[in-house]
Amino acid sequence: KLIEHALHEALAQNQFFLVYQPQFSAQTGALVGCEALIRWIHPEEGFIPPDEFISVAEHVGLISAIGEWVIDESIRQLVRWREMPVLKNIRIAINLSSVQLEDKTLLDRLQRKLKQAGVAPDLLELELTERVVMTDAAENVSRFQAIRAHGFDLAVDDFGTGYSSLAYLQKFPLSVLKVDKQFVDPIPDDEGACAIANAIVSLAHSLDMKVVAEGVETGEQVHWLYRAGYDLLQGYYLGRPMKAEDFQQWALTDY
Ligand code: G
Ligand code: G
Ligand code: MN
Ligand code: NA
Repeated sequence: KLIEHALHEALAQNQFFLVYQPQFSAQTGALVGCEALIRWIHPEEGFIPPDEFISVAEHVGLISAIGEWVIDESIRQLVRWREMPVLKNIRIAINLSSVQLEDKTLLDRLQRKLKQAGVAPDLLELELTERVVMTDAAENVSRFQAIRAHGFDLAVDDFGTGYSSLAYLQKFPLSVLKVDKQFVDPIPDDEGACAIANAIVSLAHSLDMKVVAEGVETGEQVHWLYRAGYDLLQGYYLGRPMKAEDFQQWALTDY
């Protein structure tokens, strides 16, 4: 109840903000995109992690409003970055909750907002967790077709964490598999993890999907993933999630 009230206030008083974690082409090293991650700093309680408040927001019916704020803010950011040569073509991936996926008006709204902003839909990627993808799997096939028909890329987050049926991967029109950090962590020392990471790339590529390694924390991992044929890399070693201004500064200087 308390946190529900606090979430209402957070929306009304602009306490949320987005941080952006860079994604690089594993093969060329180019900065190609970023993942938008929501942050909440409560005036008294301080930082509250999304893992704590997103599920509450889902339960109390506030995730749609918060998710809509994330969409709006990401589109505003794409518009701002379009004016900056280094970030002109950068893509933003946003995390969608299952509640948003079930909302039949989502796609038309997204399309209308992007059109109004003059932003191409292929600059926005939608991420769903593997758990959400596999729940209502039969129903999701047509939902995903609609998402792709609108021109959005669709990524499966946390891939490999336990719920995928490989049969469904073939039925789903997915664009990207994001390999969970738990498979990336033991690379390159653990032979088993490397075998799985290799198998996922060939599976993804043979189904015409791109594959992202998440949670990349060492240079050795970067090298191994490059050689294994990964498409995209994301992780603290390459870049932390940053506020928009810091991201811009970083893109202009450090990167
Ligand atoms: O940002 P962090 O690394 O702490 O993310 C924790 C979890 O919160 C991740 O699983 C991420 O997908 C989720 N998350 C972050 N931002 C959003 C968001 O805007 N919407 C939803 N639904 N989940 C988010
Ligand atoms: O579940 P999802 O993939 O959406 O969330 C990604 C989460 O992982 C975010 O909370 C982000 O801050 C975190 N993250 C991103 N890169 C790294 C990394 O290299 N190491 C660790 N420990 N966490 C990471
Ligand atoms: Mn994600
Ligand atoms: Na993930």
